[in-house]
Amino acid sequence: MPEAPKERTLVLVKPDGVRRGLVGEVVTRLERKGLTIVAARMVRLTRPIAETHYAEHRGKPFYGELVEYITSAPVLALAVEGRSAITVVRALVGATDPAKAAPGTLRGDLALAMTSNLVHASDSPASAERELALHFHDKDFVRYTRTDAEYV
Ligand code: FUP
Repeated sequence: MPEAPKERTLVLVKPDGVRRGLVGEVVTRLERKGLTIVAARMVRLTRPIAETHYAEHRGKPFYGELVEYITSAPVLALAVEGRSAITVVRALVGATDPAKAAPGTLRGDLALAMTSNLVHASDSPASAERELALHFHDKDFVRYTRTDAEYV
């Protein structure tokens, strides 16, 4: 069977992950899966960027709290690349509500509250393209080959 194509996706370690010292844990799980980090930036999101990032949720009851929270402290923005990276990262992250997320997933193992659910990951190729362009410039992306590339 042919290999699934390489994809790129956006991951944000959210303010709770940064303030709880869980950045390393999130990065470790992505790396151990065999994914390649091709851009990284520690940044406090501005309100306009946060509102654009969560534009699909504008008007929902939790939108205000969501924007307040995501701008409350820095996030680590990561561009992550690998075979089927968008689906694979979503599976590693787990269900939106950490109380329902499966054990073994990042949210299932490390979070409990709905708003502060540790990580964001793009949910489709269209979202990934939009979100990567929102958080990174073309020049931010690097190229290299993992030494274990033949296995992952
Ligand atoms: P996800 O793609 O898993 O991050 O989930 P969504 O895009 O549906 O939601 C984005 C964020 O809004 C979630 F991470 C948490 C928050 N949220 C709520 O606070 N309440 C809800 O009912 C749904 C989402």
